Amino acid sequence: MKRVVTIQDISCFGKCSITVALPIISAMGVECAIIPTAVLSTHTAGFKGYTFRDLSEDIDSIANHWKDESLKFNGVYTGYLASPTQAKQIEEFTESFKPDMLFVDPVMADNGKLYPGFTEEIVDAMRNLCKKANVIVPNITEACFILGEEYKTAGEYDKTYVESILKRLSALGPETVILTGVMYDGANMGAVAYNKTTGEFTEYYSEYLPMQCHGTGDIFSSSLFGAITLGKTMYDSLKIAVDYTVECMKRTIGDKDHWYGVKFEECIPNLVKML
Ligand code: PXL
Repeated sequence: MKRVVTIQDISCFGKCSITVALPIISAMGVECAIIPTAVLSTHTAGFKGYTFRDLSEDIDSIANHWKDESLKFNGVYTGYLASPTQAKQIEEFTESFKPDMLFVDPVMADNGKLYPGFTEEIVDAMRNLCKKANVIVPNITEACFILGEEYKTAGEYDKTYVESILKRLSALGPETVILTGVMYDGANMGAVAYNKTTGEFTEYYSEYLPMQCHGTGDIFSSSLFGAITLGKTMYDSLKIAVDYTVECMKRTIGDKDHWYGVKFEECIPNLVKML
């Protein structure tokens, strides 16, 4: 059985980060340990007055204890960080534990904007962390922040631009770059991967659903990370992650009470069938 650790926040209510990564990765048959970067009462997208406790100090103590226990991990998957300095702590963690794969979702921005509370410092930290990763999974906004260029929305870019983003990000270090939320035609959205060793591009699209739904990035990354960890091909991994995310969104469309996240739980049986 593969064993991984995911390092991201616990948003106690709101269905994102660890509260989706853990059930999804476990359902895929992969043992998932966690290191929380912060504890928030809710996520920061749409709730007001949320609590926020930075757990930076605990990261090193957890890592030290695990080292004493000689624990080993096949993969490390990182997401939302409480502060830029945590990127350095994660680098140290991976240097110490030497997993087969460091999978970095540089969670910091969407729709052309940084998430609340984040500044250029988090961009520099995420860029540095991406340099050490084997696989990175930015959306187009995050890719533009990392590359230091202006954000382009769907309709303003073409395939040449997407391929140039992927190649320039891979030149920073990661073997595989997977760009999410790619749409050329206004009807289909998906993800495009580039492997710099083989020079191969892999893409997979599904229908575009005109809804902004929080937490879908984490659902996509968790299922993608699970599939890659299980040894699926890049095409199959993208297909599993895109199809699962779209199914979760379809289940949620029209339910106004569920604006804060998607009903990923009801779709877990289908995710398991896709493996
Ligand atoms: O889903 C990304 C995410 C994770 N964690 C927290 C967030 C967000 C996005 O807003 O606020 C706390």
